[in-house]
Order: sequence, then C-alpha cells, then structure tokens
Amino acid sequence: MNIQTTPKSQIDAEVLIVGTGFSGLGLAVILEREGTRDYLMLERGHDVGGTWRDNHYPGAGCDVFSHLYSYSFRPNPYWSSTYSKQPEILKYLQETAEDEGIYPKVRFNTTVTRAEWIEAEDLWQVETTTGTYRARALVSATGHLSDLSLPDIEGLDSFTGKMMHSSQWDHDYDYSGKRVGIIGTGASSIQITPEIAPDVSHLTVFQRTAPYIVPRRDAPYSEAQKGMFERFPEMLQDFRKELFWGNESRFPQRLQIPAFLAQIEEMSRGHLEAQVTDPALRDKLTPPYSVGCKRILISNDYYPALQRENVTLETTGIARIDETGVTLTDGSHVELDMLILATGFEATELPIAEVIHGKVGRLSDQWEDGGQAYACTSVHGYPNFFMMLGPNTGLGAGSMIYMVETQIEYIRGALQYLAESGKVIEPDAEAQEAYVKSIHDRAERTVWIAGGCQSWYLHPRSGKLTAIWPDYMSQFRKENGTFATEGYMVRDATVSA
Ligand code: NA7
Repeated sequence: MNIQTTPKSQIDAEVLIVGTGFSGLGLAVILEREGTRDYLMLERGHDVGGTWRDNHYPGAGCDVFSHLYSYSFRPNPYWSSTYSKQPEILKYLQETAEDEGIYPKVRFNTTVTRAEWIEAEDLWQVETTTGTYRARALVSATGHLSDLSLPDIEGLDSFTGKMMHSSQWDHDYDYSGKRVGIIGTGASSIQITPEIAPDVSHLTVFQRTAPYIVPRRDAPYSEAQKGMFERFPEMLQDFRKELFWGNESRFPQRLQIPAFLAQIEEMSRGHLEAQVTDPALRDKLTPPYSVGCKRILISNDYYPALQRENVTLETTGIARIDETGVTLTDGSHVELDMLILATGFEATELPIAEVIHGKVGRLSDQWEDGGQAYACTSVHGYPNFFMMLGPNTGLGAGSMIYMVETQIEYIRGALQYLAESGKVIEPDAEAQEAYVKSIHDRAERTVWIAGGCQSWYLHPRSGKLTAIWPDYMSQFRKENGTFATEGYMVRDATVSA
C-alpha cells in the first residue's frame, strides 16, 4: 500500500535522495527492489559513484577488503584481489546502477542549492541548479569525502605551476620529468607517491604528521577462487562474515586496551624497521601519537618510494607558497613544476548542512559545535529528513558499507512508516540529546580522543568526536539498524489527499 498524504500533484516524488555514491545508490537499490516507494535522486556529478567517481588519481584504491567493501545484497564473486583499485569499484557501482534500474531515477548535473521544509505543506522543497523538486521526505547521502579541503597556507593561489587536489586529478597533465611536490601524508598521498615517483625528476613529500603504516597483505584471487565464490554463494557469505569479525576484533585497539595496542604497535614498528634502514629517516617517519588516533594506513610501497634517490621527505614546516614553489619555515625554498594537495576532505563540517533549512533554521547553524543526530540519522527540527553517513558514522577500522547498509534498513523502515501512516516525524529534542550524550560518553575512552593527535575525526571548534562511531560496528547495527517511532515526535500530516 502506498498512502500518499500530500496530494501527488504537489510533489515530484515521495522521497528525494541527494547523492549517488555508495550510500545513496544502496538505498535506491533497496527501494527499487521493494517497488513501493516513489523516489528521485539528485546528483551534482555526471555519473554515479561519489568519491569513487571523483578520486581517480594514480594508484587510487581502497584499504578495506574488496569482499567487505561491497553490498551484501549484491555480492561480487569476481573481485580481482584482496583490495580493489578505483576503476574496479567504480565499475561495480555503475553496474549496480545499470542492473538495478537506477539510472533513469537520477537527475545528473544537478546541485542542490537550498532544501527547505515547508511546514504548511509538510514537504521538502529542494532548489537545484536544474529546477525545483518537492517531496515528502528528504535523504541526504552526500558522504564524508565529497568536498575537498584546501590547506590554509599563505600564497596558495599564487603558484603558477600545475596545482591539483588529489580528488581532482588532471590526467592530461604529464608529470614525467617534472619537479613535483605533494602536501599531506594521508591515505591518498601514500597511494600517489609510489605511483608517480619513478616518472618525476624529483618528488618532495611535505609531511606535517607521520602516519602509522602496516603491511598491505594484498593478493589476486585465482580463477578457481572466483569460481568457487560464484558457484557457492554461501561460501562467499561465510567469507564476508570472517572478514567482518576480523575487523570487529580490532576495535579494542581503539579503546587502547594494552594487549591489543601492543599488537598493532609492534606490527607498524616492525614494518617501519623492516622497510627503512636509515635511523634518521625512521625517526622522521615515527608518529608522535598513539596508534589508531589517525587512520592506520596500509602500504608496502610507500616507505620504499621515500628512499628513492629522487624523493625527499620534507618535515620542516611550510611557511608559504609563491609563484615557483614552497618556502619552508627555515627559509629554504623548494622549486616545483607541480604541486599536489593531498590534504583531505571537509569531513567534520559537512557542506550539505549549509543548504538544509528546517523548522529551526539552517542545519549548519545547529551544528556549530559539530554534527549531532538521533540514531546518527535524523535531526530534531528537520521533519521527515534522514542523513546517511552523517554525524558519528565513520569508522577507524572496518567497512563503511556495513554502516551504510545499517542506515539503509533504518531509513527504509522510516519511509515505509511515513507512507503507510501518513504521519510526519522528527526526533524529540530530549531523545536526541540523550542519544548524542551516550555517543560522547563512549568516545571519551577511545584513542581518537585520548590518543594525542589532531585529526579530522574531531570537530575543530568543540574538540568533540563527531565523525567516528565510538563503538563496535555490530553495536551500531544493534542500536541504529531498525526504525521505531520511540524517540520521535509523531503527528498527522496537515495536508491530506
Ligand atoms: P587525510 O587523511 O585527511 O590526510 C590529509 C593530509 O594532509 C594529512 O597528512 C594532513 O596532515 C595533511 N595536511 C592537511 N592540511 C595541511 C596543511 N595545511 N599543511 C600540511 N599538511 C596538511 O586525507 P586523504 O585524502 O589522504 O584521505 C582521506 C580519507 O580517504 C582517508 O581517511 C580514508 O578514509 C580514505 P596532518 O596529519 O593533519 O598533520
């Protein structure tokens, strides 16, 4: 049954989903398969894929197991190796959209400029660069890693060579034989560095904080293995479970439980010692904080790349950038033809919050001290609004697809409730506050708060852990995997058919 409270003529769809990355696309697949929800998707890009469409820099790949970094409802027996590269993941998402009939539901090249809850009509009115859309419910699925973060360095705009952020790689630019600099040593940089180092004349890696790195145990799946996964889907599901619980068992590291901490410290120290012989370089590469406080990276070829003749690891701070390169705080100057900004994303202050206006105003104003949401998904003052990968949904270890699928089921249930009951819902302020408090109480005991580092997991003004879920992934599903009206204010919609 599909009870439509708002007259059909006044809305373009029952549900509007903003974003077609892993989260939005996954929700669409489930709604499409269910066949009862009328939905439309708004996408600012030219294709589906989100961060996997945008991040195609040399060496781009995922550091989560391929068989976990894919939908449980669309298992792929054919992943080529333990960890997948960007083209294979993007292809998986494009094939998902194609096979599941999602493409016709997407309005591409459509950027949301303002989404407003119209209380008198009980609907969301969404202004975009290609027109206005109206819907009963709004789902934001714009991700953590979609809007790039530029470093706040004096003179950045004055550089006259080639400059690009890692997420906006220009493949027409030929870096071979060039003097290249890369700012940042996070997940993106450590993938780019070994890939481009052999071709450039010189590469300077500007490191502000050394990351922890552990071995990347990658291997191709044989044709026989793929055949087994294809023939025996239950075997693939068992393998996924094994990988999941393997990840889950690493969470005690994040609680800094000594035995677990020692294990990962030993692994990363051993990797550094095995791969870097020069003690001075090793010192520079030794992180000054507890392991896990920033994302633990996996790579076998980053340390070797840093030891090439034509690569310099620069740990002196950057003072400013000028027309020809980078000036360091000791006054020395590094001449460059190309500057890569591998400086991450706007993950703590999600830009989509700036255009969402509910009963209580702009969402970004409500989130001055960091994002907060009931069940990590809905927000008081924003009726019939759901956010995927919003506050406290990120992970330090594990697959974001598990978190995404948990939210898909929650939102699917909420949308079904809205359609069948004709109600309008929003979380109760007290319920939301209590929920958020329980998250921050749990966060206190984690390495992300207590580990002595500055990371994008923490909100820059409040210092609160707003990007990461501070508990086991299975606990996230237990708490947030099934929609219930408990904790919500529920009322009849004012406009009826
Ligand atoms: P990250 O992990 O946010 O890394 C950004 C890097 O850029 C990190 O090393 C930062 O150093 C460095 N950075 C940022 N601003 C500056 C300035 N102003 N000066 C010098 N260095 C700077 O982004 P990635 O793209 O690598 O990875 C993003 C996520 O993608 C990752 O977590 C995975 O989930 C996949 P810092 O450590 O802050 O000192």
